[in-house]
Amino acid sequence: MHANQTIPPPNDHFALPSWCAALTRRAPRSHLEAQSPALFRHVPGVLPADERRRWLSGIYAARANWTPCFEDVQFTLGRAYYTHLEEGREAEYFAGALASDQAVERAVPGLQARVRALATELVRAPVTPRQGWCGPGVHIFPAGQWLSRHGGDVHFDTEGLRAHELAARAPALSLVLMLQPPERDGGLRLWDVRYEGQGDDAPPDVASRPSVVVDYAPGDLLVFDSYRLHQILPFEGGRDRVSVTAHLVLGPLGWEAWF
Ligand SMILES: O=C(O)CCC(=O)C(=O)O
Ligand SMILES: [Fe+2]
Repeated sequence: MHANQTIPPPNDHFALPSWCAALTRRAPRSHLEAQSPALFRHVPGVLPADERRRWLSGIYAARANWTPCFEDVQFTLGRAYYTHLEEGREAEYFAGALASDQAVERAVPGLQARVRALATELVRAPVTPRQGWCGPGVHIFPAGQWLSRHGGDVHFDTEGLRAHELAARAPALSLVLMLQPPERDGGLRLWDVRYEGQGDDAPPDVASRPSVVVDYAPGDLLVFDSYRLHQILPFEGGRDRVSVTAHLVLGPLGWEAWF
């Protein structure tokens, strides 16, 4: 980030730092994070190396159960709502929710509970599965394929929010636990642009808006406001980009998580 690009503090009820006190009782990891605390929280080394390796081998051993998305541009272990929405397969997502959770649990026992526990620590309140939805799951972005060359969509994580939650700007968080970063690049760009009801499309002036890039190391946890514009950047090398994603929303029943 250039010195003349200052990120203003959030002007609403949602301020990430105060929610994340339990996991972030530490100095900011970088100058970048210190400058823009309301943009994201980057917590290094949340998942120990031996556990991370065990999770990765479980994920690759379950390759036959990965769900292909967008004509093999990416894969998931466990179903992701946004891919089903964009492919007109919402019914399949909900019909397959139980089987999706079972597939994740078989491949990596304890992954979903562990991610909800991390989320619980972050928000300092119980985080429960969103009933009827698929639980936290895994993204696999293959090395050398379309997304690695082009990067992901510029988007908000608003797809899974219901109309009333969107209208009320219900507090919502996205969690990414990086299991295997690519060999080079593939960070996440986060913009100083928040959802303003414009649908999933990025504002036309996005190129001129301030942004930061978070580079992941293995085992890092990134937490950001789901209404924050973001994009996975292109990457290089022979290693797939593999991460766990969970989305959270605060509703009348408390915090709920889904994928
Ligand atoms: O993997 C990441 O860094 C972000 C993933 C993401 O944007 C999403 O799952 O919606
Ligand atoms: Fe996203």
